[in-house]
Amino acid sequence: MPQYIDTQDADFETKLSALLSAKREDSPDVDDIVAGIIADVRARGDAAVLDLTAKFDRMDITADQLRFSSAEIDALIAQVSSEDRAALELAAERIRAYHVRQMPHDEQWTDPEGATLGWRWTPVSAAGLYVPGGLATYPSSVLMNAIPAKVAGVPRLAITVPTPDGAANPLVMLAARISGVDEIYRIGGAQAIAALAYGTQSIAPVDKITGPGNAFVAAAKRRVFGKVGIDMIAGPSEILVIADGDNDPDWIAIDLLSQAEHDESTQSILLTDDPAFARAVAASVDKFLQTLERRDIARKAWEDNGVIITVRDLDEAAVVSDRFAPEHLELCVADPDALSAKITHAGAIFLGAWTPEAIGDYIGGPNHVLPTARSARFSSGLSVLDFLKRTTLAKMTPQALAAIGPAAETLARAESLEAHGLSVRARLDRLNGDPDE
Ligand code: HSO
Ligand code: ZN
Repeated sequence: MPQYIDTQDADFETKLSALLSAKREDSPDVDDIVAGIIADVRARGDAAVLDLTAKFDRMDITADQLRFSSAEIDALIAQVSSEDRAALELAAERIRAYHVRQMPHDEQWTDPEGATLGWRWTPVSAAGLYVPGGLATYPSSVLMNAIPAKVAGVPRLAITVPTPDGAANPLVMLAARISGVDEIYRIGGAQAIAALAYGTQSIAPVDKITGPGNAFVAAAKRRVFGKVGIDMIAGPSEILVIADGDNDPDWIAIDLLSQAEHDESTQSILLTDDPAFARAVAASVDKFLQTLERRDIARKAWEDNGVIITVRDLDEAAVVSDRFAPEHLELCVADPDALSAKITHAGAIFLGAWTPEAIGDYIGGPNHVLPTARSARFSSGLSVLDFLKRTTLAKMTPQALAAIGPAAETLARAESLEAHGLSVRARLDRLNGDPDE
């Protein structure tokens, strides 16, 4: 049974707090194992990666087979149906067009003192994208990670994707090719993260690693952070739908299930101002759970983590939603724009009943790598900014230095940093024509 809550309940606040602090993920502690794997890859490079790949993926390969050849990629891509190819190409085009608009602009100006100031954006030189193997291999996620990197101008983009028993996913290969990925390696797990971070004889190191993965991959990303940049560590997916009573209950029910089917830890939440509608959605969810292919996963997620909250009105729904800071927020109401303006914390907002969250997962244009576990309070989905860094610029004229330098000298004295002060003073003295200079 999903949890039923009414904001009018006497213990509403207690129930809400319990929900907000509940930890849905119980990832096994694999840190010691991961530390050993990383140390091994750092010490032995390719040899360690090959041993671990043989052990975990049952792949007996040599160092020169770590990377997919372009002939191998071509052969896999040839297996993709023209329908799948066209859909992937449309998605890529739309994701690219969206992310091009995210490119930030360089700034430069001269202030009244004569100081020219600004900043400049440049891409990281190399990025690595982890793509999970097996069940959780989503070609759409390859697009969502690789396209922003390429739009940002990253010259070298490498993918690692495990191929247990040699099985490679043709659509992943095509997504990589369409996105402009430069290198694809058939490795996974912590060893892939270590290879990307530290490099081996056959794999050059990268500066930034993104992409989802299991507990081993997440632990490895945490460990290499600092040596390289990483994206966020994603938790289980979640969706919150705010719907008024004028919706088709089936639409809302299947939207809730579209996240529930990802895995058993996902959370689906319905907020509605109409109790009868809430019951209709719950009944519809049960109906879909009879037939859905992934019904076992979806049912477990819905029963363990599903929540239905009845609210007094939509304003209250906005306030409650902000407490959750959901990864995905659907606004299925008559005036979604007005409601959207009242929302502050959400990874992605889907406005109106004609915008199911699944559109955002694949084809809308915005990124589907989004902040989970309430981190939308302080962070954002993946974007071109994740592959860029900003360098600040400052240029003084003699007049500018004369105007603002003395204050620097004063602050240097206050911090007892004499050389700092003198480096300014040496120049000011020259300007003043000091004979000692
Ligand atoms: N909803 C998932 C992303 C995804 N959905 C990939 C389908 N494929 C996490 O935001
Ligand atoms: Zn999804």
